[in-house]
Amino acid sequence: GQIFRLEDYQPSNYLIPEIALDFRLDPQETLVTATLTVERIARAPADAPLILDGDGLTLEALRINGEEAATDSHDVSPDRLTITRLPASRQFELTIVTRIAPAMNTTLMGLYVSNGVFCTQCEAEGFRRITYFLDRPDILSVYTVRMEADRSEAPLLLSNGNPVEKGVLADGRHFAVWHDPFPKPSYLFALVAGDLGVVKDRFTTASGREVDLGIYVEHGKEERATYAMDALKRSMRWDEDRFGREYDLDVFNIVAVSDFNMGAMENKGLNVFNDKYVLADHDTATDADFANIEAIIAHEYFHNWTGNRITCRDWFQLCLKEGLTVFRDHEFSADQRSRAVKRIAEVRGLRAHQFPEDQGPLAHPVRPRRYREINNFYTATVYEKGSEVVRMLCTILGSEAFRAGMDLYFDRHDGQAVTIEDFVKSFEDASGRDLSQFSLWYHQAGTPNVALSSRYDGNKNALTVEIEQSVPPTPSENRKRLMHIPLAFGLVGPDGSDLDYESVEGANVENGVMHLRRRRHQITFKGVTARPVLSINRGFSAPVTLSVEINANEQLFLARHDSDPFSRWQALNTLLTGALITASKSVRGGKKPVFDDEIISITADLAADETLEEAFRALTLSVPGEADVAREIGRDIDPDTIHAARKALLLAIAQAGGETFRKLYDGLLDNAPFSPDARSAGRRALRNTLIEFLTLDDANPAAAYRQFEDADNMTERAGALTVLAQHFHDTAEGRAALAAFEERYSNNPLVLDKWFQIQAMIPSAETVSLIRNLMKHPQFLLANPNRVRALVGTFSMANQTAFHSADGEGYRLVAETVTALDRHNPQVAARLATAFRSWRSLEKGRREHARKLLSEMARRDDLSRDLADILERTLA
Ligand code: HT7
Ligand code: ZN
Repeated sequence: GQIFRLEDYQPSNYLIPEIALDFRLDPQETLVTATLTVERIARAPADAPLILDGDGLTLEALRINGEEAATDSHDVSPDRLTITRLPASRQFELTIVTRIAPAMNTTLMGLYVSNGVFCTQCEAEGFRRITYFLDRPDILSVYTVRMEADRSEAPLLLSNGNPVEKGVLADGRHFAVWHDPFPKPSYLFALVAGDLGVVKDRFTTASGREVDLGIYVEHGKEERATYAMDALKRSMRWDEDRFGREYDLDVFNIVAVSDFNMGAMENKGLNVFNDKYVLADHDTATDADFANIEAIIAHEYFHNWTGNRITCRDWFQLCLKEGLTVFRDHEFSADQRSRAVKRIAEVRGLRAHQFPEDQGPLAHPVRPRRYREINNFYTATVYEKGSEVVRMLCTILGSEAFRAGMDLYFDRHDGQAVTIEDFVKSFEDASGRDLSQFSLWYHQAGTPNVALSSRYDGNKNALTVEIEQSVPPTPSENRKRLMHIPLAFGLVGPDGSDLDYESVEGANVENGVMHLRRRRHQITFKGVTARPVLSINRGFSAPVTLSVEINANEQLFLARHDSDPFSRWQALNTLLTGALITASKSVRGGKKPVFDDEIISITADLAADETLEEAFRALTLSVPGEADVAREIGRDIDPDTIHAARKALLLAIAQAGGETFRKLYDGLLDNAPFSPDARSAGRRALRNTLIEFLTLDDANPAAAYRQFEDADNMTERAGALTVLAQHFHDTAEGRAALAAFEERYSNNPLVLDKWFQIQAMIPSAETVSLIRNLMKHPQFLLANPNRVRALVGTFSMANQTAFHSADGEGYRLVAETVTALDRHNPQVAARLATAFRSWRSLEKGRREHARKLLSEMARRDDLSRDLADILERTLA
């Protein structure tokens, strides 16, 4: 397949300043008439052909300046329209009529039908499935969209921008016209037509613009959209307060659909959402769902400035909008909730998703230089590491200079399609700093490692820190350059407070941050009056791995006393991970795992420490997951031994917690009416963490079953069901709870997804056949991405023992699903296939099973470009 390279970027010879689209909507046969104002750029040769992108299109008619185009003036295929004979004038009009079949579109890209609603998804290259176009993000056009549809099937007709006209037509049909005054790339085009309910509200911007807000959902589900509406208004205000960014149209609409390839889409003035990230109430959504809705509503809204007003020159620049917008949504959630808890959750997510990507065959820079299929680059590296890079920029410059850089970026590039270099230049110009070494974070793949040791000389009151950075090789990048790594730190004194120092040598150190720029630094702090414990990478200031020479007592000390909550959590997490690695080695050697009493007791103590917020205590009690431990082990992994070690650790903590945990659990019961706020969610999180320990300590499912029955909210109900499924799935209580849950929620697809998901995580030898049975369940649909992700996605990513079952049957199940799905929805199939990305780090038997199945899949001659690309890179 063709490889696209960054260095091949060429500006287009033609621009399309305006486009008028006319849709005759019909599920089987929709007629699209696109009228384009085309402009040849001054320096292009007069005979330059106009090459328009298509994807599976049928051309019905082509007119140039209103005249039927001669057959020898152009060449057409489903994937391309090349016009070679064009008017001599630099500007002309092109009319293109295409015929498409939305109801047959299973890829969910372009125009498709979800639950009877017409909707579009055009990012990255879906617009070319609607009409022939210069489908690239640096072509900015003003859109006018006219839609015509059956009035009873689609009373609602929405598109980007502001509504300008609507009317009734003959034969029960009607029409609406929308106009978006802001020039935009084709990937931000959207239309929605159907019969939906709505929640309406209003927002007045800082400068007094009145904005009509609408969230459209299936009839009867309006109540469940009120939290999303609240999150939207809070996002709009926050972007004004924090970044000085106001909304710019008269309307802002959000539509929830149930078939969607990703989370949501930021189309100008008309965001389209996976309904999972809109609909919530206490009976059907967990606190995690509420938090996700808040974050994703904010994320898509924030794209209005970072993505829409200023967009990407080409798809290599995807992180320009995504990394930056993730950083913005992280900051928003941190301001709405607990900053420390939010940061820990972000880092856990980064380590679970981005680190394995960066350390495996699919590693790529935050700003990649080549791709075969852009859909495969909507990755944790582009999004989450991209956000970490922006966070480091903020750490390095300080928040004032960072804001000045953002202001300059908005001023300078509003209305443009730009690159990462343009973005970084705004910060260089605003701050007067040279960011060339820092920019390597965008260009170099791989997770840097920082090795560090320290010694204290009590006679000289001096602490000397030896540091060395290295970046491991990644695919097609063997030699790495030295990075600028900003490491926040503290010197924790004997009483737990940070010690001061008089001077420092060996590196630039400012505002509690060491700036590493060389391979090795020897940093000496002078005037340190007591022996400190070094707390390093506070707040996870840099996305690196650490190899620190620090003993267990010092680590325990940090877990008890570090003033930075992230580092406290990190210290405990490091201890627990170490204990799990040792324990899994014991299990593998046929020995019983044993745990250090101190580690067990500190975990129990922190959970009970009422000076700490409940959500933080819940996090300290969340023992590292099996995949986290596997990643740390890194090679020759046997998931069964990790599972056994982790289960033994849970039991040890449960026994140590005993009565204390029981009292704590009872004391957290709230009689107040449900509220999704962070404090209440924290209490529920702690209860949910504790219930697992209580049932393990009892060796009895009764307590979890009671919580399942008594719960008045989904967080506690699903939490209890998870514990029952994880540890007691073959007991009467486990079976009864699963059956009751299914019956209660059989009419609610989003909740039924949880039922599939919880079963997909059961660590049992029977789980593969359970999943095969669940795939025959009348409500399992390969066509619905949420359902596939809930069952097979969860199985592959969150069930270490069953997915990696030693006989290879877990791999076979996923491989078969990927192959079947690829025919309908290549994008979702390719993403599911990334579950195999760490196959080389497994022990020999499993590695061989995985290699065989991957090779078998890769040999098929009917693979989509999406899946072929993932398989080829995974096997390389
Ligand atoms: N910008 C959006 C990306 C997206 C997407 C990409 C490919 C295929 C389908 C898609 N749906 C949404 C989402 C975002 O980052 O905001
Ligand atoms: Zn985004």
